[in-house]
Order: sequence, then C-alpha cells, then structure tokens
Amino acid sequence: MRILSSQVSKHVGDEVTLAGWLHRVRPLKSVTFAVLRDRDGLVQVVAADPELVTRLADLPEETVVEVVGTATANVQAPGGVEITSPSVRALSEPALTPPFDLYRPVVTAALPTVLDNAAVALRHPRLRAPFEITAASVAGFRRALERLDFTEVHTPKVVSSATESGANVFALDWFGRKAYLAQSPQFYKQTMVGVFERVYEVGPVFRAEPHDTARHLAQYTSLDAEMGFVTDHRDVMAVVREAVADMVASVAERASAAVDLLGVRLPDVPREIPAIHFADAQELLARETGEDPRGEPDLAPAHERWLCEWALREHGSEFLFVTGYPMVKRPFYTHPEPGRPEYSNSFDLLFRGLELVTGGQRLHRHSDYLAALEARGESPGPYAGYLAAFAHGMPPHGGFALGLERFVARLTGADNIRWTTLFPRDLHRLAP
Ligand code: AMO
Repeated sequence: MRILSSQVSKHVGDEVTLAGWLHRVRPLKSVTFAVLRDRDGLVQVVAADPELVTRLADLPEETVVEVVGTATANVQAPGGVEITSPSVRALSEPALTPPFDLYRPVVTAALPTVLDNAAVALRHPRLRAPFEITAASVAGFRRALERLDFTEVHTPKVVSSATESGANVFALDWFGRKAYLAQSPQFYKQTMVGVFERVYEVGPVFRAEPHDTARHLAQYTSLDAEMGFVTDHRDVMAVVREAVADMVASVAERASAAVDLLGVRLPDVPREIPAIHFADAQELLARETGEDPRGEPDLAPAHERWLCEWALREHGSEFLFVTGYPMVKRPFYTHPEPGRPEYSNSFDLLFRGLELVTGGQRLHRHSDYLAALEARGESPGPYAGYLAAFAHGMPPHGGFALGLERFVARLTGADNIRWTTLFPRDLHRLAP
C-alpha cells in the first residue's frame, strides 16, 4: 500500500511503497540521490544498484514514479529517513523539462513565466503554498459563518442587470438576449435574507477591469455574507471581525507548513478592530500628512496605506475599519447615515495597506429603493426581480464581501495578487 513522504519516519526498517514526482535526480560517482515529491512533501531515495543508476539517468525530473524500498534512518537525510535498496517504476512517460528548476528552494522565475507555465510551475512548493493558505482561509470563513448560524447559498453567475456599476461589467449573449457576468452576488444575497435571515456565499465574481494593476483581477473569489435584523453597519462589522479571526486561525491550524515555508507573519485580529469615520480620516490625513484630501469622495491608495500605518502606531492593529464613506461613491442599495445623509452606513476594512472588505447597511424599504434609483436616473424595470423582495417585506439588513486573493496576497506579502490567484484572468490573460 502506498504511504506518503510524511509517514516514512514511522516505518523505519520496513519495506515501503511511495509514489510521486521525481523532484530532483542528482547522480554522484557511484550512487544517485533522487528526491521524490508527493502531496505531503519530499523524501530522499538512494540508488546504488548500477542498473538503476543508469535507468535514473534517463528519467527526467517531474516523471511520475513508484518507489519500493527500505525506510532507513540517516541523520544526514532530510527528515532523518531515506529510502534505500529501491526499485523504481515509471508511472508516466518521461516528463518534459520544466521551464525552471522546481527543486531549487527559491523561485527566480518572473511572474509571467510562472503564469504562462502554471501547469508545472504551481508544483513548486513555494508557488503552491499560497493555495494551501487559500484553502485554509476559506475553511475558516465557512467555520465562522456556520458558527454564527449563516446558511451557505449558491447564486447565479450570469445575470440580467449589473449589480455594482454599469462600467466594468462583461456582457454576453444569452440565447439572443443581453446578459452579464455577475460582478457580485449582491442582489441575490440580499434577497435571500428574506428567506434565511443570514446567508453567505463563496464564489467567483467578474469585473471587466480595464486596468493592469497588482491588486485587480477580472475574475476573483468573493467571500460574501448578508444578515437581517441589524441595528446598523456595526453589527455587520462584528461579523467581519469573527470571519477574519477564524480565517487567520484556520491558516495557522491547517496551513502551518505553508506559513513556515513562506515565512508568513500572521496578524493578531483585535477583539475590537479600530474604526475611524471617513470624515475623521480625511481630517487626520489633512492634519498629519500635509495633503488635504477633504472634498474627495474616496481614499487614495496612498492614504489607505498611511491610515494603516497610523492604526498600527495608535492601536497596535494591522486592521482598520473606515466607516461612513460618502454616498456618492457607494452603490444605490447603500443606507445613508442617519442625520448626515451625505455619508453612508458603510465601511471598508483595510489590512496591511489595502482594502480587503467592503460592506454596510442596505436600504430595506421598497420606496427607498425606488427613490434611490430615480435619483440616479435609473428605471426600476431591470431590477424588478430584486425589488420584489423589498415589496414583500425585508428587515433592516447589511452584509459584506471579502476578496479572497487579496487576503492571501496581503498575508503572504505577495507584491502582485496574481501570485495568489490560480490561473488569473485579466486584461491580457485568458489562458492557461
Ligand atoms: P466591492 O466591489 O468593494 O464590494 O468588492 C469587495 C471586495 O472584493 C475585492 N475586490 C477585488 N479583488 C480582486 N480584483 C478585483 N477587481 C476586485 N474588486 C474588488 C476587494 C473588495 O474589498 N457588493 C459589494 C460588497 C458588499 O457591500 O457586500 C462589493 O462587491 O477585496
């Protein structure tokens, strides 16, 4: 029976069967050291038999093999155990040479080379590690929301109207009718509050981003939640805090090898994440930075970075909520701030200099939606299916969305979101 590389130390003295990829083949004078890679790690195989040494010389790295041999303790072997007296059987054809050496601990290949050759490049332990962290992050997100009694839903990704703004939407032909790729599950998650009160979704969303930036993708994974019976956006922020805390904890528990390999420093998630109102943030920036952003409807990336440094200095937190963004910059479903209707009951969560989450309280009265659409010069027609939820009675509610690839990029310190995206889709890239 096949065992994994991580299990060989429990079998010292036994004959064992392993299978995986030839990570490295290193011929010395009389013996050949081969390193086998499986889903759990690496194990060294020592071939001394001249026939096998000759055969290994013809097996290129990345060929898939089965190895049967004796697990033998050797303090000099990585992990303290190696496989001796092996027989080796190829399970694949001799593999093509990878575009760069997968066995070298550090990746020197540039991002485009990695992306162009993703099928094989992602096998490199350092390039695969972010996706172990991604999987653990999603498990943590689900765990938090399940604990808080949210129900997971799966909503359409082809829709009949834009949800976030008309500009960056992909249009497609749907049996002769105009359709769009969903920019978010926004309308459906709100609608489902009328059914379950609390819902969440993990799924792809599409943004026709015309800019080639290090933080934007044309398809990304959105971690969404929506909940009913909130007092205001602060109830939603409390759920964001729980979700992020469980994501970080789950990464520590389930992806510790990847965390160690990449030298990731996991953040503390404060019990209460500090929050600053948009207007106060602008005052602070004007006072402290010599620039005056007051009057601007949004924060510049440089200002987000500055505010994150400030939060770390003042509050010892790598997370900062900015609340109350101006209504003009928020989608029509946004709830205004009571008493200051130019501001909104919305928030962003900034993490290590970058916007990670957007959320807020929504309008919930049907008449408010009609007024909001009219104020923006839009007709309610295209939104009929969504507006029906409000006509039939909806509670005060709110929700948020977290960009998964951005989260992992900030966590791992990646300088480009594409290092933490499987097969990224962007302005230039539709394959592989
Ligand atoms: P928003 O459009 O701000 O909000 O998106 C939410 C979060 O998704 C991430 N994100 C992106 N990640 C990669 N590439 C992109 N092009 C991209 N665009 C956004 C960010 C961002 O914070 N419906 C609202 C959410 C809500 O209010 O519930 C929405 O989609 O991390």
